[in-house]
Amino acid sequence: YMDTMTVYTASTTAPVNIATLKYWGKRDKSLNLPTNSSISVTLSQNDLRTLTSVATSESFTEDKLWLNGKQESINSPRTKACLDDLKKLRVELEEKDSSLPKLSQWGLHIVSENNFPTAAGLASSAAGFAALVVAISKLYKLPQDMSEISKIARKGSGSACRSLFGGYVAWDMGVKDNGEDSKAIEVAPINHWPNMKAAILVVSDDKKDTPSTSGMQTTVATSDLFQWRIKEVVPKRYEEMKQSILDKDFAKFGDLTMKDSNSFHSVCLDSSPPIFYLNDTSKKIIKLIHALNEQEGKIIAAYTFDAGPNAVVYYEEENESKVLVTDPEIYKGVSRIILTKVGDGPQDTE
Ligand code: 2P0
Repeated sequence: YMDTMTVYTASTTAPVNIATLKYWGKRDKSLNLPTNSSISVTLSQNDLRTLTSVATSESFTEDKLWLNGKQESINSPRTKACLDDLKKLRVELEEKDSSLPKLSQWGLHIVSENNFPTAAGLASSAAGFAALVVAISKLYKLPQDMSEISKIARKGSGSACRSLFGGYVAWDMGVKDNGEDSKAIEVAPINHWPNMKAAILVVSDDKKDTPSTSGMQTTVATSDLFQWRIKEVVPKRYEEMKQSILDKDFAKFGDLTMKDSNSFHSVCLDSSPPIFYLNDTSKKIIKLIHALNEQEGKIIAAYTFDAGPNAVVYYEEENESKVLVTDPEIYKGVSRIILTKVGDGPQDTE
């Protein structure tokens, strides 16, 4: 019987990120260590974000998780890997300072929700794991910086590590087998290039595609072209794309972004059995964006596609009307368009 009992709480929001240099392939499946470095743009949380609140108390006997209002199992290996790492870091603090409450011994109650419907056709695992890991690191008052914490989010979902920063973000693949150096780093903050916009063209809401995790495994195991991509193409492109961001050179950035999307979908096609993510609407969007750039005499818009047919088109704000009215054909087969922009990293909530 306790006459007083404290419930400790923390909350955060975390953003969605869309890769411009794609992560595709793992060299270690349980640690989510990638076969190549990747780059992404963080999108505004005004439009897309996950909000996660966590609570712990001496009276909480087990860890519990609610996602979008539904209780879910906490026992997935990925979630467990994140919680184990966070608790371990909290134990280190408690061992150094015995006056700290022993939060590491107590159950965690985790409540997480997205402000966008799954019907937006966007994978939410990146924002979800980023928010989970940041919320608990705040609850535990961990001193580690965002890059350090990103290594924990990475174990939840590879792409999640990139949602720990706003603006323009790289995931450095690292060279170590234990993953100690495979983490997210900021390439440039939002204010460096604030007029970057993204139009998400939702072509399909359904989730019938090959899941990323198993698709990557098939590609790594069977595609010959993939070896060329990770050894010869991506290392050079990684440096060039970072430079194009530092230079705010949209033509260069856009060219590399489109080439990398096509390279990723090529290694999917080169896998056995082949993996198809683009559909006829996706291919039409690709043609129309190239036609627009041709007509402008320079690259002002750049498409990229993930593990599904939805397009994300990057452009600078001043070109918005040109991109959106390029050709009304672009709307055919598109169920909705979400206009958003480069955004901040995880945010405290009151
Ligand atoms: C990316 N994608 O860089 C790439 C491009 C999809 C295509 O990261 O297995 O959900 O959880 O590490 O992060 C999707 O893969 O995979 C992804 P796991 P994840 O955004």
